Amino acid sequence: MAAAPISPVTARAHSNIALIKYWGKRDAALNLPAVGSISITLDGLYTDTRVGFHAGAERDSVDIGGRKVDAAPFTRFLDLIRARAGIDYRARVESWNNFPTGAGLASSASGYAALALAGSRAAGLDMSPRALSILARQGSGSAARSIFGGIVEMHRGEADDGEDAYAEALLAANEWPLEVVVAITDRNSKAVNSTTGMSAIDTRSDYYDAWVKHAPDDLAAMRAAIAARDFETVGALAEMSCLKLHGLMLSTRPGLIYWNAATVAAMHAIRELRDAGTPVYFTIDAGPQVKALCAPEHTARVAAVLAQVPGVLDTRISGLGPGAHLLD
Ligand code: 2P0
Repeated sequence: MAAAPISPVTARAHSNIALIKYWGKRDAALNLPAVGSISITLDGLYTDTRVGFHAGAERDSVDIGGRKVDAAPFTRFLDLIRARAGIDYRARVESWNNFPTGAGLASSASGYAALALAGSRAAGLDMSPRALSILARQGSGSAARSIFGGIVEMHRGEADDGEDAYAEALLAANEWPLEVVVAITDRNSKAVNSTTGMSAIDTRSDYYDAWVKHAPDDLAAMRAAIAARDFETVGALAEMSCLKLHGLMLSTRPGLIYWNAATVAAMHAIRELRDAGTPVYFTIDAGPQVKALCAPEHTARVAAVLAQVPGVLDTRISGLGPGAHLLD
């Protein structure tokens, strides 16, 4: 047995929303993405996770929002940290989201990013942001992005061992003030999680090869629009990537339909706002919530319009947020 256990450590990581979407894996075991992605880290949605390693505990225990959950998937991830640190103590993990879990608000992104940082520190490791991103990716692909704040690019990588499949920041949160209005249309967990949905699409959508082939062009166009602070091009590319993703999901057999009636109504409301002169664009992930992207001066109006859409239960506003950090 190597190092003695140290005190529990608490970390906060923020959720993120992809503007150019990730979907599909080039290696399931290492969780290597088939495509790169570009995301924004959100200030308003986060996970706090406390991890302690304890001598004498027989198994890992994990609570999310005060409720005990099956620790098995987390044990696999904690094993990566234990192997690196040379310890075999079991962990006590307690995690809280300040938003609904498993409903298309990227709780796996903030959750695994917070677990990577708190767990590695609690095990006595001091990992670089890049190494944390590679670690977090093995919990959830989108979690690799939540290690960083602002606007973030995740690299697909080419190496078989995944050492070049990590995220890095393109812009810090304060370099371009953007806001997101999240329209919540369903508070329940989604029926098909992303990992399961993606494994279906690899083999079954006729569109999958085209999705992978064109991803580098979409990423390059988005990178250029971000560098130019060209909001309308960023928004148009984000909406296009969202609809392309959902076309891919819909074309699996059986098709994955993540939208409900309010999701579709909110998409139309956003396009009507845009036609009437408000620069606002939507994006939607593997769930029914709609995220509207706009400049801060338009946020109040966008939120007011979305709140009136039939079936929208609530709205949340967020600016761009920081990368994963320690709270202790
Ligand atoms: C994204 N999504 O880029 C895309 C768009 C959902 C739709 O990344 O299997 O939970 O754990 O790597 O990270 C959600 O997928 O999937 C996701 P795994 P993850 O945000």
